[in-house]
Amino acid sequence: MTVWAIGDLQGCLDPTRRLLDAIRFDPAQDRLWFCGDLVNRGGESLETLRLVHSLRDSCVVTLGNHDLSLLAIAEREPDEQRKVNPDLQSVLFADDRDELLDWLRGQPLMHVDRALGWAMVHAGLAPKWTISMAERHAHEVELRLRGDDRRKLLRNMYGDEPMWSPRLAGNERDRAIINVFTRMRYCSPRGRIDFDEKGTPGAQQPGLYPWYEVPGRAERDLRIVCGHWSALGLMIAHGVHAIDTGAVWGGKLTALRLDTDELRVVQVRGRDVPAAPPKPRKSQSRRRDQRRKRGKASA
Ligand SMILES: [Mn+2]
Repeated sequence: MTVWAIGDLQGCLDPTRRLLDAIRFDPAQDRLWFCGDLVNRGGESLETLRLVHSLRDSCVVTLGNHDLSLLAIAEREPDEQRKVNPDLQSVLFADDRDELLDWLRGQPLMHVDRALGWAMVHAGLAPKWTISMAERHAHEVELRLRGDDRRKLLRNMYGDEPMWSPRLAGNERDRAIINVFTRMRYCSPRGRIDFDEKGTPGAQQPGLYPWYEVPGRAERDLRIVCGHWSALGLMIAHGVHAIDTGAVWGGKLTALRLDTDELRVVQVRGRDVPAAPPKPRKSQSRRRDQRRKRGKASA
């Protein structure tokens, strides 16, 4: 059996199809690990979500920040749902929306396959989290996402605070766990995420580290595959394989083979757009204040 991990699709249907062709994906034989952010920005989120849903018996998915946003918006009043961008609206007002969203809501924040030797998350892990601890924390949120109080969870999900601490409880605990799994890039050695830093390592503020390079981080006994950080490109270090190569920004869509020790990467052209990722703006503190006021999840 061949197992491929695939980077952030973000509603890019044609690149997804091209990549499945390029790896000669056979649903009867092969398995796919999608690292999350299936939807938003690419323009064909509904079709992309339908495609992955149609492959559900042959794939695993970990939820990304854009997937969770879609689920949160889907719980709001229809008038509110009409205010979001057309790409997400295409899913929200589709005839098969309930089937697609019920399935999406059942996907995990972390997928672990000890026999294969790999774990997958969308964005990252907190510095002190071993694989087993991370699995436990993912499971806490997954149970609530599938349960009766999912509306409360999704309503209270947005916000940058508090940073993760094992002493947290309730909504704050869920929010901190979700932020680690779906929004982490840089953090302090104690695990405070900087939500504004999105660039290439080397140019970040002093005292911040890519989550996989934090001094004193926990030992992790599995290799990790993740997405979310398009500026990083294909990055392999410290047992972490980051595979969001910016398909939605006109970069590439990446597949990484997991069932062989030899490194095998297949890439196809991303979406046809001239646009580059938005450049980080200058004033960090001003942006931080704005983000606090908005309290929004961002890419
Ligand atoms: Mn993301």
